[in-house]
Amino acid sequence: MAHYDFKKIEDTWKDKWYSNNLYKAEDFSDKQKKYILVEFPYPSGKSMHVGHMLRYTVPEIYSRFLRMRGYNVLFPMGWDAFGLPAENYAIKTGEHPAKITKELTDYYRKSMQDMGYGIDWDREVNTTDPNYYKWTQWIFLKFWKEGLAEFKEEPVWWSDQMKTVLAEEEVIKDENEDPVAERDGSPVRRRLLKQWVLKIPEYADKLIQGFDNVDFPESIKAAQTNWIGRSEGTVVKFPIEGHKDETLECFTTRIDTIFGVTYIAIAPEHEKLDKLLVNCTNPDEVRDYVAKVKKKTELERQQNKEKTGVLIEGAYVVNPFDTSRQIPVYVADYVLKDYGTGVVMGVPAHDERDYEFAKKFGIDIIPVIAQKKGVIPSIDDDHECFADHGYVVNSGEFDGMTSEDAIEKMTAWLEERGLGKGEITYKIRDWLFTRQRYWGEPIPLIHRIDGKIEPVADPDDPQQVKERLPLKLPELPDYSPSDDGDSPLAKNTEWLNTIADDGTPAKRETNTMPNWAGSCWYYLRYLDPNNDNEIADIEKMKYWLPVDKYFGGSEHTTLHLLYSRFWHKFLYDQGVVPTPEPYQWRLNGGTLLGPDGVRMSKSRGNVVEPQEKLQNYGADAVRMYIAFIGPYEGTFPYNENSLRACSRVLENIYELRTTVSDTVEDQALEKKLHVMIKRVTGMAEELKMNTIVSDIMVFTKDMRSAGAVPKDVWMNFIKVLAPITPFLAEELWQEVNGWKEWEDANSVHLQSWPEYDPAKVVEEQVEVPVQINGKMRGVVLLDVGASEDVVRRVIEEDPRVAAYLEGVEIEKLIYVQDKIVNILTR
Ligand code: ANZ
Repeated sequence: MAHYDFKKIEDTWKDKWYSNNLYKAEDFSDKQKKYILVEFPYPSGKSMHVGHMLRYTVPEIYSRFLRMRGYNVLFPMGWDAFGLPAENYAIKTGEHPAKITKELTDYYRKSMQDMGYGIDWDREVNTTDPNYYKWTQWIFLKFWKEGLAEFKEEPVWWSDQMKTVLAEEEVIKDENEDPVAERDGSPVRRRLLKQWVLKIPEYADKLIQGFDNVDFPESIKAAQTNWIGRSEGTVVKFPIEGHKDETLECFTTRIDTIFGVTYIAIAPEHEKLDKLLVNCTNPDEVRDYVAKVKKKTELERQQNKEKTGVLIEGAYVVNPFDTSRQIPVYVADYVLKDYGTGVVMGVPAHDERDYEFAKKFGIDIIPVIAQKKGVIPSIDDDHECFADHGYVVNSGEFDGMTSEDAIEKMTAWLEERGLGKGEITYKIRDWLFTRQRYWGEPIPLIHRIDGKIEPVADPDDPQQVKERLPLKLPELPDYSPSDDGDSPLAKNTEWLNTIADDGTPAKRETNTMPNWAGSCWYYLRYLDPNNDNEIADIEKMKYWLPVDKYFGGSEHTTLHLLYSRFWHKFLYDQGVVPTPEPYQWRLNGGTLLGPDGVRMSKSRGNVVEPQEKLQNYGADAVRMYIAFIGPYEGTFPYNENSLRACSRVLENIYELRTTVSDTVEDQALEKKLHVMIKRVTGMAEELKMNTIVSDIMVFTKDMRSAGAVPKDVWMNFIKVLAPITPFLAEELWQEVNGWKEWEDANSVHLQSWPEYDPAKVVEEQVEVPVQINGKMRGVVLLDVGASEDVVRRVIEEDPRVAAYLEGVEIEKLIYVQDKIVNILTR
């Protein structure tokens, strides 16, 4: 008998599916649309790595399921191909990064086809294709025209290793809590450079409000909301003594604590510092302190375990609510220059950081918020500060009010007198948008000799857009970056020097965009990848948007996912896209660990090579294994045994085809089939691919015990199999139908999903949990009222549970009928 030759099966069907693009998505079809999207890869080697397979396989199975359910499914793919790895390789080898990129994308496309992914290849996009980045540049010009792209001199993060600046979002802390680049772990430092920024803070409110209408996990909403860091508070002016009409402005979220202010602290970089030093008796000490702080990074300052600062002797401000008291002023590095107003009103009785600071500098602590109405708290060494809302005390006419009330009344009080106002502030900073590297989109602006900046094309003039964009990357003698912050593009002087619209000489902007730019809008380009006149046809966008399901990685929550929502919202305001949000639903995928349960890494030698697994077991087994591992968002160790088990199941299924019969009937088996179809349909809708695989395994066993399989049962089973193991399903489908010639329409993947017969699925089976030595180890599906013998058999055959019983002896098995199985082992 012919054995299961997965290689031959795969080669046969791959060709047929992809030569005619079987998985085409149809614009404007009458069928209901489903746009299923996975974050496109950065191609970096000869094949997708295992992480990609883990992230792509479940969404791909889901898209197949939806297609068979009768939806018009779009499951596209493309390449996020600008960035450092290709460029570094180019520097090393002297080859053009475009050539390397082409090779890598070819490898990736092939490895996705090897996995049998049902992708609409007519819609492939590549962010490094000039016809693609033409529109990335166009969007940038729209930002610029609207005043949302600005050229600013700022202290920025600089990586000496990569010789480029990085955005706040690209800097993380290493194990020593030092700031490092998220990309390669190299140290970063602050440096003053003139850079392009995109003003994402202007979209802060819209980005938060947008969450009301999308289905994102709460954790993702919370992470983005925290990153945006919206704070409602009050800005209050403290008059500076001896300086007529001069004030220090503080941003506070707790104006209700103002009667407890015993000092003011200002950021070392604050522009009013010089004024405060005029009448001060220790200016040198203050200047020394400031110089020392400037050497620290912002992160170091925030983490500062021990508060540091210096008193500006002789400088005082006045509390607007209680002018009888003089308030001393300190310079302190826990006050950040860029948050709020860069000045903090110190309330040691009710703020942790202020409390620490006051303790260190011997500053008064005056409680003004009581936990219980009227009970004035005492604060001493044993009583730490009370930071919650409560009832106001020691605060004149405001005594007895709740914090909330006092915040409202005190803010109004200040507003009436012109001494303050309610204000909203954000933690999110402008997005630093330039990199000093070669392999990125050129920024399409020129610097004129008179200092003015001019766009390469007016984005609202179709003629100019057509004639002048894309601004292509120039050829260079070499691609290496420089240490001085100059971009390599400056090396091509012919490209660099240009002429402004009025005929005067000008120089091109030589910075390039960050590798996040192209991915901000790629999901739009899939809808109309060859459009020469606009980013995508509006009618196509109306049909397909928003993306129905977006799968990706948690590492992108405050990077790509936030950036692309920002671009989309901007494009929406510009009337370019028809929906306020790009993605309706989002799920972050988990991670596959090495067989040792530790994150895969080359240095540890625990990396699983997908190509090797495909060679040994075939794509279907690998797909089934990935689906079987567990829920999409989970993190699991790689387990070869489990992959092997999947491969055996496929061999068994393949063998079953010889037992298929036109003539037999088997009502019991048919019943089981319908129950299985019902369960699997529900599970697929909920993306529970792992339990689908269990059901397929159980039903395979049922068919084997039946001896002969009725043909219609077999045909329905093949359809259920199709999304998970598309190659084997196609082989079996073509064979059972006796087709010799290939026709697209006959493919099992274009068939309808089987319907179950409600009459055949009345509850005859129950899910019974299995405990082993007191721990839940799995759930088995049993016939209602099954005997203990049957229970034993089912447990032995269940791959999950059986794994726990390997090599041990069952001492006792207690079966509470239809409820639970308890096993004790020796
Ligand atoms: C007085 C006060 C009393 C405060 C109190 C808090 C509690 P969020 O909620 O994160 O926005 N703050 C303001 N500007 C700052 C800066 N540039 N650097 C460091 N801290 C700054 O935090 C707002 C609070 O952070 C503000 O409210 C201010 O301290 C501090 F019982 O003002 B508060």
